[in-house]
Amino acid sequence: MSNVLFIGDKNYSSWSLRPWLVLRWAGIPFEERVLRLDQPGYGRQEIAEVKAVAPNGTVPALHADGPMDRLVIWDSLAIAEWAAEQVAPGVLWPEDAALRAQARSATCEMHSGFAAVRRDLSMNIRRRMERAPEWPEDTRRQLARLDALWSDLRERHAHLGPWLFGTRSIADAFFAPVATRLRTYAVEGSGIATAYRDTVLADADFLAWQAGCVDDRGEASGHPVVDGLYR
Ligand SMILES: N[C@@H](CCC(=O)N[C@@H](CS)C(=O)NCC(=O)O)C(=O)O
Repeated sequence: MSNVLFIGDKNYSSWSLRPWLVLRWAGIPFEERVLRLDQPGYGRQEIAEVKAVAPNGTVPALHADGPMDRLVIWDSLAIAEWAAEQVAPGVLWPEDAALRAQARSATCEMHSGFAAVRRDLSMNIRRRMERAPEWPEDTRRQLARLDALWSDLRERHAHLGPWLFGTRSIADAFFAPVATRLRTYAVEGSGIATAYRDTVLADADFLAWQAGCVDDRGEASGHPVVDGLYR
């Protein structure tokens, strides 16, 4: 038996991307199983196939190897925390306690916030818009908050490395879907935030996920707008 991570479509499932990256970054072996979400029950957490593996009816869900039985973990942050406990301190959260508390704050802000960004900039990794649309006021405010947060963390931790807290952490995995959204919707950010976005988008494990963003015909360039990477 091995760890099995149940995920949604790699092009669209922003929640799934986060723990997938965390497990890869931790070097924890797992088998991935993609479940189709375009099925009856979607949006109501009633997809039968998903409910069969996750009690709350959402992906991601991890079925982890346990000494006695399978351990089911049905939330992206819970999976990330479980992963952090499987590896040495410092691998997935900063080793320094103050940095770790801040990394958790940033991660939780993403996990429970940015609702307007999620609403208006849904993840679609293959898609490229040429120009950003006019955003509603709440979306503009949240995009500004995101830029300020990334810029502040990058300025303070630049001496430790190129990630939000210097070395790669769970916080970076939680912001990875946003990095793709900023690229998809041609959002112009500050220089420092854009450089961080590009660090995430150039990560080898992120690129491995992106390579799986194929459409129903198995083609990677599914979008008609401008797709520099896949065309
Ligand atoms: N809080 C959950 C949210 C997961 C979530 O909303 N997943 C979406 C797909 S990206 C889902 O499974 N939706 C199924 C539905 O709403 O029926 C987590 O962080 O894991």
